[in-house]
Amino acid sequence: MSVETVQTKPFEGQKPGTSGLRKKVKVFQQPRYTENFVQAIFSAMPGGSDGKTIVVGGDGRYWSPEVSQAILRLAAGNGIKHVIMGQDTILSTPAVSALIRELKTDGGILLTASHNPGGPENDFGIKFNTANGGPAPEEVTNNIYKITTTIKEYKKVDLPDLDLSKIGEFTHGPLKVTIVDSVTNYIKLLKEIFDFDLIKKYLHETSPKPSVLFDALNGVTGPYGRAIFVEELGLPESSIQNCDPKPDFGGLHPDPNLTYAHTLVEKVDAGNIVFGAASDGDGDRNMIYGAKAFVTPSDSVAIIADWAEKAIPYFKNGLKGLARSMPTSGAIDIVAKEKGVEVFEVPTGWKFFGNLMDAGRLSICGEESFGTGSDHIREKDGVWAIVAWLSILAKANEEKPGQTINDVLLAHYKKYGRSFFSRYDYEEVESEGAEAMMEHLRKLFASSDFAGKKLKATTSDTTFTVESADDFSYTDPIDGSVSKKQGLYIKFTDGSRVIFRLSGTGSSGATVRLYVEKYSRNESEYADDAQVGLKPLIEVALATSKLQEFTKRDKPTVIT
Ligand code: VG1
Ligand code: CO
Repeated sequence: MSVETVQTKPFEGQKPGTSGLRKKVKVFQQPRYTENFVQAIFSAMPGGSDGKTIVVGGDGRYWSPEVSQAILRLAAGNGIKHVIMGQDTILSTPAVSALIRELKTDGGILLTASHNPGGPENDFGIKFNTANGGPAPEEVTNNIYKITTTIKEYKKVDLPDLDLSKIGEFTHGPLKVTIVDSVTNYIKLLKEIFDFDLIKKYLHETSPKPSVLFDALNGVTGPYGRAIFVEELGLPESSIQNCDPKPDFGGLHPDPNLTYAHTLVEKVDAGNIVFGAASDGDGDRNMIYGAKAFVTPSDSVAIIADWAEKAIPYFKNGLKGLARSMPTSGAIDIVAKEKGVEVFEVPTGWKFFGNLMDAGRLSICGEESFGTGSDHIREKDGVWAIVAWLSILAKANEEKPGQTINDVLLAHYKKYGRSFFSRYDYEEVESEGAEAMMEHLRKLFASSDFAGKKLKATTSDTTFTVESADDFSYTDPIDGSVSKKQGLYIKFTDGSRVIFRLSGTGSSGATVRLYVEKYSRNESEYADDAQVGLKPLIEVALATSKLQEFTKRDKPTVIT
């Protein structure tokens, strides 16, 4: 079978965002659109594509089978030797990262738009990960984009469709294709990291038995959830829900937060369930929710870090370092200080953690956007975070029986203080207005009298004094690469912060994200609702940015 060279022309806008290229399915369905982007990935692969081995998998969303077949044809055209795929295209994002590392492949292609809805009218996405198992660094994604702007041809072998439902090894034209079970390798890895016996003991020998509910939101983690909760931990089927992956996620918005995972939240509240958890479409995000106890992602990573050495065998020899993305609250910084380890502040997006992990300087990190993970792989890992929390509860109950998620939270605040945190998302606003707001803020920050200014809340007398304000820029401590314009922040003299960013994962229009954070050491506030405590700060952020004027929105679409 011979390699065919197909003439093509560039498409606009094939720039990978925070986490790959995400567009409406309809956009990917244009003739040559997907092929162009996949060709750009192969052309930009560090060291070339010839003779290489890659993993291909994703969250199984609508259009994945078609794109998988196209990738096989282009892989063959570009001299790839071996493709390892998940059965029926299914592999969670963390499972792809784990496979790339375990099998020492040269990288992987992930077919997912993560937590964005799926189906013919919704989103699709393609992301490239490098040989360390992590999202390609900016140098590579910039190169991919550059290639898409001048592409003239792509190379393929005209292969028939391969049956992706059969596990095994196949010869497909010039390719070797291995189709693996979606969960086996990943579950094996988790069993090496955690003490499953400790968790089992907690779940089965505590009286009354703690109730559990895991919700996969019809995304990719369904089979992983079933393997862990039902098969490994011996819980009843009623402890999992929405666990059969669907191409359109059954119409759900597979984003594990209080808004979109509301059926989980309602069931946990109504049934007083001790441990509730959910993950997103591709399995890298998580939400931890116990009866009337919501764990913010910023607190979650800090608490996992605090308990790690004693609750999780993988960390028994200590932590190498901790990290968070810039908008994530400083709760983890305080834990790092207590433990005497380094803490890093990186731009939004998991790709920035990889270098630190590869250099042996980072063990546990997280993002406020429901992303938590560790150096066991190079992606955030929803199921890992959920099992980490089960381990914490198990350990806490071993120390003192009867402890709930809420008890763990309050104990943490008592020891370290509480960082109140919230994010307001204004989705699909007009790009022009959003850009204009960012420009307005940049100008304001540049004015000589902004630092030192007192900003007053609109409905109370609370004022905040500006300590500093800037556009976040990051110099990677390992390779010295610089990433600029990563979010506008104002730090106030009392340690509070507000941050403005434009999302890099949307598929149309712009999304403005407003993040607010306030730290408290006042014990009488620890049980408060975050929205109440943060109100003055939010008012100041809205007034200073003129967000409502610029975006023509008086309310956010989502509050987390
Ligand atoms: C969002 C989050 C970011 C996360 C990214 C990918 O990006 O804010 O923290 O890393 O999604 O997550 P943005 O640019 O829209 O703010 V996922 O679960 O899509 O892989
Ligand atoms: Co995701």
